[in-house]
Amino acid sequence: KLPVAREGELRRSINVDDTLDFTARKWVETRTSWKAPIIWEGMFDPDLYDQKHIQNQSSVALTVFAVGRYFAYLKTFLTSAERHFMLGLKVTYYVFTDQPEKIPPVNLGPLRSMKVVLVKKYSRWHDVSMMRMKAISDTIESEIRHRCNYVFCFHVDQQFKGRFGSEALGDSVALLHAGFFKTPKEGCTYDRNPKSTAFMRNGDYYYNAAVFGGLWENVQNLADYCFLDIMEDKLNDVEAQWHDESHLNKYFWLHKPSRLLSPKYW
Ligand code: 2GW
Repeated sequence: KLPVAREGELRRSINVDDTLDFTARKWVETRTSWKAPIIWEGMFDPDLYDQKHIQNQSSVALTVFAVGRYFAYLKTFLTSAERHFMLGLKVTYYVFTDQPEKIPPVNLGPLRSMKVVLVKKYSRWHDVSMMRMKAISDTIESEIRHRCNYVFCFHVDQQFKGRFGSEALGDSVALLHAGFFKTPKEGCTYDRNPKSTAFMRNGDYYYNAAVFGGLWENVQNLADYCFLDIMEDKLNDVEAQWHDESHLNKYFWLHKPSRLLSPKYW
């Protein structure tokens, strides 16, 4: 039994009903007002995307944090990523952990490798999310930018249950939060505290911090932005309501993502 009750399912969300399914031929939004595509299952040919990215030799870094008790999720996460994440492309897992000696053996396919980055354990979420953004940016600078074009950042307490492939690659990629997809903007949990740097009244969509990605330079920009804002809030003794997710939503409001993943990707 895993130590925390809630676990995400990438590509088989139990929170999203079938009226949101593109394949069910019900109405869904497939393009934002700034003309970014919203990717739904069934609206693309996976082979065409794969061929293009294989030809371009696209390479992807996946970052995941497994610190303290969250370490227990790591094996399931990695094993499922090997089955479903960016198959056919060069993938490097960057596992950030305080327990490098306990990394479970996972059979990695060809073109796939893993790097372990040692991080400190913080008990408060605020410090965890701040450290996470800083560590992502630092590792992009020291390692990722020299090896990979794209970076995808995931929470560890999820498992892949279906294809999460090259159709998800884009310059700047955000995941629509399954819990707020049908919620009017006023009901979304943007940070409404004017004292926080994450303050915003209403955004375009409400994005989920469990998955974000893009070209390394854009992900580094996002991570730096969130880190600096979280730090500024900390100096002012303010905490955004949903921590890094609030800052991520502010970032994507100011810097529109070029590609959105439907809630079905969670
Ligand atoms: C530490 C303190 C409180 C909660 C989590 C952690 C923690 C997170 C940890 O001890 N070790 C760790 O590796 N993590 C990593 O951060 C891990 O990858 C995990 O999946 C990820 C996010 O934590 P998690 O799964 O508890 O996030 P959520 O989605 O349940 O909620 C958090 O994140 C939201 C936005 O991303 C909100 O900020 C919310 O307030 C958070 O609790």
